[in-house]
Amino acid sequence: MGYVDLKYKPTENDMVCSFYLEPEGISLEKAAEDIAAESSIGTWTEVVTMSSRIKRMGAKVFSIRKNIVKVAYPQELFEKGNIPQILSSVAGNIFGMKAVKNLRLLDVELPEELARSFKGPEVGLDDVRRITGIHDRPLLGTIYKPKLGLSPKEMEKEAYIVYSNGIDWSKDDENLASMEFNKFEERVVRVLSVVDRIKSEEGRTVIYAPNITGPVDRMRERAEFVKEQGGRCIMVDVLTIGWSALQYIRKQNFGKIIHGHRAMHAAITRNRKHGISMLVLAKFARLAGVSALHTGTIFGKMEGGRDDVVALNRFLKSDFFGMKKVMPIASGGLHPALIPKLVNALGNDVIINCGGGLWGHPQGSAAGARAMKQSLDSALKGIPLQKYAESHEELRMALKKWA
Ligand code: CAP
Ligand code: MG
Repeated sequence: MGYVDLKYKPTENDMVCSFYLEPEGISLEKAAEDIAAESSIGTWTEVVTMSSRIKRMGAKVFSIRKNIVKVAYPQELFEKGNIPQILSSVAGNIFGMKAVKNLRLLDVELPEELARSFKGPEVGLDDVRRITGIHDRPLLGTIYKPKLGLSPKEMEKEAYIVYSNGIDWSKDDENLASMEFNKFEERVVRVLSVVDRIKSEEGRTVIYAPNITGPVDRMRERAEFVKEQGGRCIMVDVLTIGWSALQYIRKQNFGKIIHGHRAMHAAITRNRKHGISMLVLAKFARLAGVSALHTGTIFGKMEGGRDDVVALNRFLKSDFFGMKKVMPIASGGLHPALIPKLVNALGNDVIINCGGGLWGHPQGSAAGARAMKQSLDSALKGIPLQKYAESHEELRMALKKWA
């Protein structure tokens, strides 16, 4: 049955997916037909129960240019408000088909009706700026390091040091949950007491992002605990908790910033020929309702070049069915020597996270925080970093170690 119609023009009723496709042993057109079938209504052979009514629901390959294949799916194939089902269709079986040597889902363009069936962020980029009172510069963030092992008491002590030396936002590491050496509840109480202390001592509203990642019932309990303790933010590892859990947490309308970490993304986003682009994951994360999302650093330790990161951040801040904007987070291998060029590349709408780049400072964590702040100040004032370091000792020491 025909799943290829190169004259077809997608309508506003269609969801359009763009794929990079390399066929295996068959023509590109045949492979395109096979993925359109398998990702919509078909299977490997004709079936007696197929009817003209059902055939009309089939996906249509409407463009094949080099290895880029575009497929239009009538939105009746998808359940409104259901990310798992959409991905099970267009990002499911097709990656494993023998007809495919390589397949990467590059982009998903949702029809308005389907897109608006999702909540989007309850708390977005503009709210983050309103809550923190930081309107015209990047936010300075950090991740407590070592990534596992610190006690709640040690984190409390470090929290006061880093916040009182210029950090705006701190987070648990992606693999910290609630372990014998660091129980979630004690950690939250202790670090939030520092947030309150900074508020009373300096008038600054700083953010702590406790990682609630876990089974969905435990995540709900933890989010409620953070709310009871007056926390303003919760952190989840978007991919390891799963799309259903992310939608569930958003649906609770906790009124909190949802800090979206993307641990595990590179298992499916990194191969340029096979898997799913980070843009697709970012689209679904925004539909699901994260407030802030890790999108890469260009210059740090993780893969993700300038074009990718700029495009991701542009999407997160773009007009997307009237949904709130999402704050990009740059994290991974960053340190003070990289902050000015990061700001130059990404602008002000970004949370700049340094973990090792703070706690690795030769003079300790207070100096590490100050060096980050001084580096950002040099960028905002347009003063060359090396020159600014001449009169800022902590920055000078950081550049000496890492520049
Ligand atoms: C960074 C980090 C971040 C990853 C995230 C880590 O620590 O906390 O989770 O970099 O990467 O555990 O490595 P450092 P991405 O600052 O010490 O590198 O944002 O690309 O998902
Ligand atoms: Mg981490």
